[in-house]
Amino acid sequence: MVDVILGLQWGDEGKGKIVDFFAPNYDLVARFQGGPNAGHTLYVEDKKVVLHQIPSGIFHQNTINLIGGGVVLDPVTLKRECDLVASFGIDVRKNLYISERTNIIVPTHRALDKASETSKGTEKIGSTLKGIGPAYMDKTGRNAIRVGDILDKSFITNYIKLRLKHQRLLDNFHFNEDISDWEDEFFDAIEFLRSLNVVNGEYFLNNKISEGQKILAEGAQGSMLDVDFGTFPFVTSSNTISAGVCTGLGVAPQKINEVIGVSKAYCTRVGSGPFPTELFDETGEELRKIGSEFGATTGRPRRCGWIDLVALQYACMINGVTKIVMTKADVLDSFQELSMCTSYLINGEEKKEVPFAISKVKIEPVYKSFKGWNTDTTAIKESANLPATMNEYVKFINSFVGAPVKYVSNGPGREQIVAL
Ligand code: 2SA
Ligand code: MG
Repeated sequence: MVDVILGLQWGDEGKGKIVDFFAPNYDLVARFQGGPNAGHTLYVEDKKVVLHQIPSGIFHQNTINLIGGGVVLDPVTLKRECDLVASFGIDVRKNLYISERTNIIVPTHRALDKASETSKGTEKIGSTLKGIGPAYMDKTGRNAIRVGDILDKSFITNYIKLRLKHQRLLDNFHFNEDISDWEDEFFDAIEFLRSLNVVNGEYFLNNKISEGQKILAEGAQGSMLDVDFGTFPFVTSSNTISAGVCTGLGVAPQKINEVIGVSKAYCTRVGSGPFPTELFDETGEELRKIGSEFGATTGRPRRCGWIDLVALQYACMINGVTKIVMTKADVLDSFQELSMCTSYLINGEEKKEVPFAISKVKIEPVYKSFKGWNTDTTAIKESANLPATMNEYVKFINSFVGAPVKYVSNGPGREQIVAL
């Protein structure tokens, strides 16, 4: 069976820590979408580690990690990350596998991402500039080079063809940065990639399932950034929702068991686009400060606001969430009063649904206030010791979104998680 852990907001819900926490219960952790735009933060031997490409199960000696076909892979980032992981004594040749179907991000994808964002001016998406959009365009446009292709003699010819195609587009954008350094690094990294375990991902995984092994699919970004169901066009270019597990790994829907959704106790977003509960005042500033809300990949300050239950209910519905993990609850420890958004006022009408035109209409969030717990919760280990006010906060979420919060994370450490 396959369980899924994914983000229910706009990314940065703390999925890395949660996957790392649950990883010992699984034989294999697989990434099914996204690429180096992800930034999954873990603490290993008290050192902060940010993973972009490698699944977050890598630090567990007995866990196999698979980069699935739905991922877009930047060989340069991968190589760098493998070096980092190796510095902790982990042998990637033993427990990292990559699907032949994984699409490769080439240097011109990164250039195209930058050129496209620049051309959009104030309407830019706020892309991480890792080449994600252009790489997925080449996949759906049927031009991409996949990991299985680098083992083939035609690789160089195909690479040059693709590069020429991109060059024409870049000329249209008047993009004329020299990317030859990127290319040197890229070919180095391709050589390295050839030395890793490249497998037929769907057979690899389904065989493991048949053997009764337990699989965890690790989502990147968040449900509200899904290319189909997110706040389009301010989204990423992949299916971040549970359905993406089927297409990204070649897993049948009946094989999916638990869908564990991760949500912060409040809400953040990095990059542009609609964020109904964003706070522009001191409270927003305080959330950013206390929660250290800066992008794990780009260092950009994250936009902060109260939890949006309308969006959260939507995400639970689309994903079929069976359990919620509420992260960064401790960030709210010092607040006297908390708010949750329970509906949207759009043109004077109260709505409980995420509208199609979310990036075009003006949304005024309607809030319900809650008393803050106002205690340091970071050392609490047992649910019985959680403040009653926090239990009320959680209970309200459960009933509103129709899925239960089963864990509360109360700090960045592995041991800071309370089962309810
Ligand atoms: P892209 O790069 O084309 O996928 O960007 C499109 C939008 O998706 C957002 N996006 C993200 N949002 C939150 N976290 C992400 N990962 C990094 C992190 C981000 C960082 O974990 O902190 O470090 O800045 C992520 N990746 C993509 C992005 O902001 C665009 O709005
Ligand atoms: Mg992140």
